Amino acid sequence: PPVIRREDYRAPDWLVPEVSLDFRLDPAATRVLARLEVTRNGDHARPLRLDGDGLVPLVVRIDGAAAADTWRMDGPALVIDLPGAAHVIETEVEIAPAGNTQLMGLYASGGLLCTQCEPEGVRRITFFPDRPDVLSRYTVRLEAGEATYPLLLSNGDRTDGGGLEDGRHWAEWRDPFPKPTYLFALVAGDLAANRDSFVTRSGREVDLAIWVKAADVGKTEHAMAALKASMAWDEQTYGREYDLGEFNIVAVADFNFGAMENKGLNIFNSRYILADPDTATDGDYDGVAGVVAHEYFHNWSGNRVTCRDWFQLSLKEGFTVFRDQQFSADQGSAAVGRIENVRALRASQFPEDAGPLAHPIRPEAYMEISNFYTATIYNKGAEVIRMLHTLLGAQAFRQGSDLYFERHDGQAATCEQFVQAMEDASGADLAAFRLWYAQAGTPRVRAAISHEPASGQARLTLGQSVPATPGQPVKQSMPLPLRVALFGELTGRVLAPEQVVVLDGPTKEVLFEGIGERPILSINRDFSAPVVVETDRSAADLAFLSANDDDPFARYEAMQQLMVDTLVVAVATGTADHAPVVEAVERTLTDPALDPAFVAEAVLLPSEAFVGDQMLVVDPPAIHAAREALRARIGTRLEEAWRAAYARGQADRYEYSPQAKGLRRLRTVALGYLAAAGVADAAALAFAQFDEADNMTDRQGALGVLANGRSAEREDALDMFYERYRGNGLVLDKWFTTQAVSTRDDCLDAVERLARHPDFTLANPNRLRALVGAFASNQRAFHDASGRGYRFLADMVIAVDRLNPSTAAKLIPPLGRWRRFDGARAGLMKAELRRVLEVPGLSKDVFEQASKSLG
Ligand code: HT7
Ligand code: ZN
Repeated sequence: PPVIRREDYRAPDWLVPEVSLDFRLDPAATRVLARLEVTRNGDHARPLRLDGDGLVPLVVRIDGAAAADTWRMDGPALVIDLPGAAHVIETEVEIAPAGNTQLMGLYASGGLLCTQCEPEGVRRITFFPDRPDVLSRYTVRLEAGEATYPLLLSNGDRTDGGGLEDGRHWAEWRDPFPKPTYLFALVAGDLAANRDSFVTRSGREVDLAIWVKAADVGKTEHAMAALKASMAWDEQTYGREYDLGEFNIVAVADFNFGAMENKGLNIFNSRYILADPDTATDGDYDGVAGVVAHEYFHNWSGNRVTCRDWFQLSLKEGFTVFRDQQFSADQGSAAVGRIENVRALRASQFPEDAGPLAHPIRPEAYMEISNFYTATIYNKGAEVIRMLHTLLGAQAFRQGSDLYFERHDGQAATCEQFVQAMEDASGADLAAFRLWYAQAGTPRVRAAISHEPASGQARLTLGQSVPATPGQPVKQSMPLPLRVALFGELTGRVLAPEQVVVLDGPTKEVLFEGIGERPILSINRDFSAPVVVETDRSAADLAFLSANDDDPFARYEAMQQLMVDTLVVAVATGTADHAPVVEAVERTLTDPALDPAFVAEAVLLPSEAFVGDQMLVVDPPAIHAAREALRARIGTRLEEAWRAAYARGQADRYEYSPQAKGLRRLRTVALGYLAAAGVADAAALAFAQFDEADNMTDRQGALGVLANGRSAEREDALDMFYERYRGNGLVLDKWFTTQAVSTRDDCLDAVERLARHPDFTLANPNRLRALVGAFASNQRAFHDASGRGYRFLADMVIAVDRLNPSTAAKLIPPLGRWRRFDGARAGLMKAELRRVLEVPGLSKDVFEQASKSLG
């Protein structure tokens, strides 16, 4: 497949300021009539090129006349020679949404017809210059059978509609804001709404509606509350107001991603809309609020100011993730939110940045853009924006974002223009900062502190290196804003309050005066830079920080480091001193001043995968054994404290509040440790929690603990859960995931069996992620020495690729980590990648990921 390069960007030859689309909707055969007003962009003689994908032109008219000799097909594209500066082009095509298994373009899902057009779905619907720098005003007419499709939605505001003969009806929608193709959307179906309204700060009333199946309307309250909170927050925090009279959200069951920010008509994966206590965990509730906010914030960071080309994807995604993280921090516990952000970054982005698919947040080349909706673009992109916020300060950052929105409103912009606006508004020199957009790889920082008691001087020595990544063997030093503070070992006092040290070269020294006792270094507080920090801090120093640091993230981090160091020693030598970890956990667990939600995060051991990421050669069974041994030790030694935490978390009845959420989380963490300790009543406690739960957080938490064990209660609970929720796809996903992430040694057998379960389907991306995606994250089971886990994943990739290439391609990265494993495992992984690459008719999505992964 051809490679598309950022350096080859050229402005579009033709613009389309106005477009009218007319849909005669039918699942088997939908007619799409398009009327494009096109204008020549600049002085050139090149033809108009309209992208298409699998389309056959039934009609092509130029300025009202059929002109067969002036157009031709060039592969899938329609090419038209045009003499003048402006013309009207009309085309007609027929498409079959019911047969669209890629879920890209117009497709059918659970009786609905809906669209997904980002990144290049419009070309599967109609002939159009399908690129984000062609912005058009849309008028859309939808026509369909009224009984099956009483609801007809598109972008903007509804302008007209009515009944037709033969039981059909129509609606017309007008979106006054010019937008690129990827933001176009329509929905037709039989849905019910949760309706509400929002009055903007300038006094305009916006009609809000969340459309779901009638039986699910009661599960939309949380999403609606989050939407209204997001609208108010964006006004207050960024001065951004909503701009249409309507805002519609639709939930669909089959969706390739989390949600889509189509202008005025967001379409969501139902898992990010539907929530009630019986079916959604506290984590699901947070996911709903976060994704609703994210899509809403795109109305400015993405829609009003969009991307010039797909290389600029992080312009909208990194910035919008940063905005949704700020929002979530303001709504709940900022400390726990930050820990969760970092945990997600380390679980998915760090491995990506260290592997064959590493790319800068502004990539240079791609074969298939769908492969670049990555943790790097999203999560590292957000960290880069966060660093700007840290370097400039909140006020200058806000001035920069105001300038960016003002300057580029209605335009397709670049990452460079974003940085330029920040620079112009703040007066800061961001020349070196631009490296963050160009260089891949996670920087490593070495930090050491020395102290001279006689002079009262402490010297912090910093050094950085940025590892080589594919295509980038040599890197320049990057500016790294590191929040640093010093604590006194003896007094526990703050010896040097927090300051931001910018490590902007290969090395730096920072001198602290008046340091009267041995200082303990607290560094990268609040995770101020997305880097790996290496220090020679002792177990005692880490234990001190885990108990005394005044930055919650640094406190969590010290505990994690202590745990990781212990596990790494245990894997390397077969034994380790567990005592410092046990003592640190005890201190945190029994500190009455701490928020239970924070405690629950802090006392959790790092995942097996994260421990593996710290080692040169990952040894999955040894890591598993070392981690289980430490878990058992923490459980046994602190049994009383776990029982107390467990009892404290037992509520009379369900309540949705930050305090109640924290206690629930800690309760299940405590249950897990009691089970790890092997206490006699662990299974009984877990089963009682499972059976008596009045909410999904407690129920799923207990099921997860049981699923890791061998009790009789385990099978009962799994069967009961299945029977209770078999009609609810989203909850059934949890049943699959719980078994796929089990720590039992027969997990792989179970996963293979579950793949043959009647409720398993390759057609639904949620179900696929629930079983196959979750299994691939289970380090020990996936890396079974037999290679069966690899074969299972490759079989899934091959099967899914025939239906849904972009979803298939997302399953590849775990196989690409072969360089980190022993020769036998690496050989088996590579063999599976080769087997995938030999499949005839492979999609370019899977080809790109598999060939790069093989290296
Ligand atoms: N901007 C949206 C991206 C998206 C997407 C990308 C590829 C394939 C399917 C997709 N559905 C949505 C999501 C977002 O970041 O808000
Ligand atoms: Zn987004």
